[in-house]
Parts: sequence; C-alpha cells; structure tokens
Amino acid sequence: QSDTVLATLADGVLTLTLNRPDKLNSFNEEMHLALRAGFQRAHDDADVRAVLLTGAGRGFCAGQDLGNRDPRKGGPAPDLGYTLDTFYNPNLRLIRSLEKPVVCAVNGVAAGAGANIAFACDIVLAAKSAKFIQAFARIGLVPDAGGTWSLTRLLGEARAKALALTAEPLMAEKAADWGLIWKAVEDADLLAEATALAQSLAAGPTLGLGMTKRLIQAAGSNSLDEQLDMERDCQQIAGRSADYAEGVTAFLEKRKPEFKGE
Ligand code: T3D
Repeated sequence: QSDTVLATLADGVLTLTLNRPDKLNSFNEEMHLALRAGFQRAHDDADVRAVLLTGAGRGFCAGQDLGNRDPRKGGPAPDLGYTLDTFYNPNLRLIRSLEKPVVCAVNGVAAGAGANIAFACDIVLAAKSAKFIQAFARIGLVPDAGGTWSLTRLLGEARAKALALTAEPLMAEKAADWGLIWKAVEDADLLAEATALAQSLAAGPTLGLGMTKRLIQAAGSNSLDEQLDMERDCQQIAGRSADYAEGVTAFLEKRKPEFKGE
C-alpha cells in the first residue's frame, strides 16, 4: 500500500487523494500504480458507489514528475510512448469505463496530464483559485492523458487549440463558463461540496447512473439511430432493476427512495 494516493471509503464514496504535495502531486510510477489500484478497487468493490478524486496540499496535480525526466542525468531519451501506454493510459481507461460516478475536486493548479485526468472525470468541481494549464507546449510535448480528445469534445477546436498551443492558464471560473468543468466554488467550500455531491451520487441508483455515463460517453461517436438503440437496451435493463421499482414506489408513497445500487 503506497501513501502516494490516500484511499478512504465512507458512505459509499471512495476518496482518492493524490499525495505528493511537495511535488504538487506530480506523477511518478508509484503514484500511477497507486491510483490504478484505487480505480481498480472502485471497479471491483460493490461497496464503492462513487469516487472522489482530489489532491493533497496546494495543488491538484502538476502532471509528470519532471525530476524523473532530467536529460542532464545522461542516458537515452525516454520512450514516452511506453510510459503513456504503461502508466497514464490504463488510469484514463479505468476512469472512463467505471460504471459509477467519478467526481473530481480540483483543489489547486492542474497542469499537463494533471489537468487532463481531471477532464476525464464525470463531474469536475474546482476551487476558484485553481487553474488549468496545458503545460506540454512549454516543454516541447503534445497534450496527453486524453487531453486532445477531451478538450476538443468539451470546448471545440478553437479553444482547445488555443489552450494547447499557448499553454496559457485557464482559471476555474472561466473553465466553468466555458463548460470545461461543472463549477467553480469558494476554496474553503470545495471539499465539503464535492464530498456531499459524491455522497448523494453514491446513494443513487448506481446501475442506472453507470449506464447513463456509458450512454453519454457513447453519444459523441454514435449516430442518432445507434444511440436510440442503446438507450432502449439500457432502459430495458434499468426497468428491471430493484432501484427502479424502489424509485417508483417511493414516488407513489411520497417518500425518499432508498436505492441499493442494483
Ligand atoms: O514523461 C512522460 O511520462 C510523458 C507524460 C507527460 C505528462 C505531462 O504531464 S507533461 C507536463 C509536465 N508538467 C509540467 O510541465 C508542469 C511543471 N510545473 C509547473 O509548470 C509549475 O510548477 C506549476 C504551474 C504547475 C505550478 O507553479 P507554482 O509556481 O505554483 O509552483 P512551483 O514553485 O513551480 O512548484 C512547487 C514545487 O513543486 C517546486 O519544487 P521546489 O522548488 O519547491 O522543491 C517544483 O519544482 C515542484 N513541481 C511542480 N511541478 C512539478 C514539480 N516537480 C516535478 N515535476 C513537476 N511536474
């Protein structure tokens, strides 16, 4: 168990806290693997019904630990294709394929892959003081961790290109205005608000929420006909679920539903 990612499970919410604050939670191999173990647990453990991802200290995540990429130390140039395949991309895939909501609380600067991991999450809240930086252009790299994909989908080409080519910081409130994240909140309120949101999602109809996530993610590449078919198939499954029966019963009995996630 590595302390580079702290994992706690309470009220159905698995909170994963990136925990290398003196390096602004930048990624080394140990932190990649610890994060992967956290998201794998979220996939495997039925008691986990939502995930909250955040960072310890004043930053959310500064992307790759560049101390591990120092060319002055000599040796051949690193094979960054290998590190993306081996360390970054498995985590991106685990976040997107998890059929449970992933809330991200961006507590401070999110740079490089740190920003793009946040954009892969389902609902992103950020402290008003937080900023997002596509730092790659500053060091001669291309955006990774799904950044070219998520920025383009969330913002369109014009804003995606400008952010990626200039590496200009984007403040949280503007990111929210642009639809890149869900909302910017007062710094002092971020963790409480994100935790309350994750708890309410964890108390929700997990099966239906998971399929909703799958449907929305598929919409970008499906035709309308394909999407209508997929909605039909998912609704058929949802309609047979215990949570649907509970939801309708609770409505008719004028009480709050108690969803079990199945
Ligand atoms: O390599 C591969 O596997 C390919 C994958 C690449 C994915 C990527 O993410 S590439 C992009 C890498 N990230 C960056 O280029 C961002 C580098 N960091 C910064 O530009 C700035 O630190 C920030 C804009 C994020 C924050 O600035 P500021 O002024 O608030 O803080 P700071 O003073 O720069 O940083 C505080 C400390 O964290 C400092 O350490 P010190 O001097 O107190 O001992 C700084 O060196 C350290 N730190 C920040 N970012 C990184 C880092 N250490 C290592 N790697 C970092 N990325």
